[in-house]
Amino acid sequence: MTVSITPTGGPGQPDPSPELDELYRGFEKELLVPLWTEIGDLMPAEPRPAAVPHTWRWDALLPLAERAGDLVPVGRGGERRAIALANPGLGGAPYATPTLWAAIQYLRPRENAPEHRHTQNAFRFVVEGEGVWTVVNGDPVAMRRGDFLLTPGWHFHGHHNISDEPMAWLDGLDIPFSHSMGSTFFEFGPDRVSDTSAPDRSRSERLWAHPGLRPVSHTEPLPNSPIAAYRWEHTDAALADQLALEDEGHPGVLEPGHAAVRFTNPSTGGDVMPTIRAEFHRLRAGTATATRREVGSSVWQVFQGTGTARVGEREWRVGRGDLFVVPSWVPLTVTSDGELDLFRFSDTPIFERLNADRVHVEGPHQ
Ligand code: GTQ
Ligand code: FE2
Repeated sequence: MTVSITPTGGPGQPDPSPELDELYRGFEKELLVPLWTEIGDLMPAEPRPAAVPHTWRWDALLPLAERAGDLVPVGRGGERRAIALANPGLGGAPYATPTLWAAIQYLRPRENAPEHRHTQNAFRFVVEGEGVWTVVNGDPVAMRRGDFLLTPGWHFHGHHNISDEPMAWLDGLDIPFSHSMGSTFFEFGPDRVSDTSAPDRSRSERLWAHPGLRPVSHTEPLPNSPIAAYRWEHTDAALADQLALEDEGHPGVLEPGHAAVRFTNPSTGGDVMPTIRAEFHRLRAGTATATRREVGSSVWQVFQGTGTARVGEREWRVGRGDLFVVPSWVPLTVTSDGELDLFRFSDTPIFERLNADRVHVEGPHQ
């Protein structure tokens, strides 16, 4: 690896001269780079993320995942039939954003993906289908449409499909963050999920997923949410209630016509995992969100309905299963046609923890 210094010739820069050239060659030889030629790029007035706004269509992802199902086995080594969204601004890396991995994972009928654990935090979100159980530290957790499921770091996990139908879902992990920080550990578990029981509710939900009730046996704050699955019926009811309260003239919605809930760790009230925030948003028909920019990046997936997502200079019509990426500090506006439901995840907890979070909300778009 070499370094190469390019004089910028801007304000505060030295005049070109043979002596300066010689100094710069001396820097390069010693692997040194001066701040003054890099400052515009390294210290911009506002974030200038490498990631760019982009969308991936469910209609394009699903047939490719199905084809991968025909051609690519699931088992030890490759571990998962997961296909990652690669942000076009990130040089071909399998990263949706500089911190977040987003992938479609696919299991054929009766398939069983081996157990492993890693320090990366992971979740699943199910846009359609059912029949897969993910077994997290020995606890079998059903995956169904609308559910949000956690696999926090260093928890063993494997997935298996007990049904005669294939199933595809969204995986979100902090793989890029962990990779760039050099903090990744990984360990194999059993080659197959051995507990193929298929309970309706996991032990984790039975202990923790009762509204406003925590077991008195567990009063310490936990780094990860102990709830393995946030069920659609609860998310849906919370959003419907926010909009009903708005109808009745009571507070609760995030902004007019826009209900939103955040998945939380019941032991702290904070985010579900240290690096990942997850939310669900519902817009009434014909609603535009305020235009928001935020430090940190996010990935959105339409759960149901259609609308328009405007991300910076880009604008797309989006519908069920479609995904789009919002890079750091790029303004986002979402507009619904009919009622529109969206799942969202972001790396915001990282920035909040570092006191580097910022949000700017502009007036409603349009
Ligand atoms: O399901 O365990 O998309 O370990 C990437 C890495 C899924 C998983 C991914 C993983 C998994
Ligand atoms: Fe994994």
